[in-house]
Amino acid sequence: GHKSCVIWFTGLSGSGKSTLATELEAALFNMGIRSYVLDGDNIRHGLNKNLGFSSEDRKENIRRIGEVSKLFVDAGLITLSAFISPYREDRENVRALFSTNEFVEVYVKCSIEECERRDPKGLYAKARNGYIKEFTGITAPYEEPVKPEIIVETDTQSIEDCIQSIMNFLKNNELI
Ligand code: GGZ
Repeated sequence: GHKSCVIWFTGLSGSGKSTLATELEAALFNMGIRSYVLDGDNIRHGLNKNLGFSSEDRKENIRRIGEVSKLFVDAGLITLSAFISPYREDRENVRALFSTNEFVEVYVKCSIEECERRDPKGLYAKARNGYIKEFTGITAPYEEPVKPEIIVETDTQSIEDCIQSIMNFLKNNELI
């Protein structure tokens, strides 16, 4: 069995949030545990397609995702939410929707240099050239978590190591 909770991945674009969430979903599935990944691909094209990347829109984006995550947790799922969520206050507002053990913040730490080197979608290049305004880490802020439950460092740890440390946390806290 498992306890439903939200695992909230925060970090820069290209840090590996969605990759880790998807890998974790597969690892949980192999243990017979149902989970669901929320990320930009299934939220920003649907529910939040009227939102852009101003600080106000990001705030509203995260607020809605927090509420949706809460519904999924109420429905009994381990919910894996992977969003830059650059503002500490917005993340803390989401945390406040949950009881103490139900919100697990994972800081997906990766240097801006490494994210920019990866640049899987060419967005950093566009941000540098001025084609994308307010790009996180270049022309918009990213506020690091102060006391996240877990920190994984994707520029020095393998994906497997990152998944293992999240799994260990979930086991130690009797979530799985
Ligand atoms: C940051 C942007 C921007 C700007 C488009 N700033 O790496 P990706 O492409 O696939 O993921 C990023 C995604 C960020 O959406 P989030 O909903 O996670 O952001 S937030 O939590 O801040 O609301 C990136 C792409 O959208 N993208 N423009 N200006 N990322």
